[in-house]
Amino acid sequence: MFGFFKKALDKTKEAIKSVVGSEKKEKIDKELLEEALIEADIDYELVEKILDKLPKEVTKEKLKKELLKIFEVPQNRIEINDKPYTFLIIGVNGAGKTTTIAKLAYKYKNEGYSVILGAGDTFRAAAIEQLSLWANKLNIPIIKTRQGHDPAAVAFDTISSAKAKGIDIAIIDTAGRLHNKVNLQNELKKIVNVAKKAYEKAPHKIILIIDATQGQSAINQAKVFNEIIGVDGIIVTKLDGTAKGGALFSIVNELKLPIYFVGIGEKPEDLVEFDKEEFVDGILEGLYSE
Ligand SMILES: Nc1nc2c(ncn2[C@@H]2O[C@H](COP(=O)(O)OP(=O)(O)OP(=O)(O)O)[C@@H](O)[C@H]2O)c(=O)[nH]1
Ligand SMILES: [Mg+2]
Repeated sequence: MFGFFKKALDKTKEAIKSVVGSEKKEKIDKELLEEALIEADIDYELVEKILDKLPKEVTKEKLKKELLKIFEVPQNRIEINDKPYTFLIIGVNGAGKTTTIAKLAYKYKNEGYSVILGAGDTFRAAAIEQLSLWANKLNIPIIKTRQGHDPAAVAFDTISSAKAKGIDIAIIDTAGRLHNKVNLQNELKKIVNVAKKAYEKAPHKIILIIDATQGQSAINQAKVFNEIIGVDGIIVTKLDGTAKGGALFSIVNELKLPIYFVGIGEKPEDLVEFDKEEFVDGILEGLYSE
């Protein structure tokens, strides 16, 4: 896995270098640094907050300290410490929920865990079909109903089935319609409540999927999800091929939630554990070229 994460930042580093140049440097002038950080898609206010504490000429060490501070949020890793360990995957349409579920299933299966999927996006027939295709490909069981049926029942059946069959991990998909906040809230709350009827500790992790390419609007939507249901952590998708790596700073700064993984492509193996040191080092490499 090592190095994959840094590679996901290639475009962001290019964007940074287009501002600061690609020669090696000891210090960067604050104004130039401001421009580069904004170019990497860190939002303006946060850039100001970072630079506020720094001198006119900024060394790599000083900047690193400030950048790492942003990621000082509690509990950064997922530990599979219960059975069935249950994930509820939420997020807006197209954020990458279903694809990320396939990636998580692939990862945990490779680590020797048994996995079951729950097709809880019953809103679209295509969504159930999409997750079924992944289940087939990855050769793992899936619980599904017909389109329009109750997603909470799917969650219940998935967790019950995991319990009955001694499956280690259950991952449940959801629909991401946000046009009606009250409906979404009712639906998600019901899913959580009914999941608890199948197993009182479920869901162990409610994970919000955020599309890195969506910028501030994705952060605002994430806040809504966090308000209505309470989120444990984040997976940021589509970090491949985007120069918006800096968005991760803004996401964590505004939501104060851990980033568990980052999606760097459409294939099941395109999921890497988020490592704040590696991430910050990648950004610094773009800036100081060393
Ligand atoms: N490049 C890239 N594409 C991704 C990534 N994650 C997901 N996608 C693509 O984004 C699109 C939407 O992904 P889905 O997994 O269907 O998103 P969703 O949140 O389940 O969408 P809905 O079911 O419509 O709510 C698909 O074309 C995915 O292949 C990623 O990390 N990188
Ligand atoms: Mg989906």
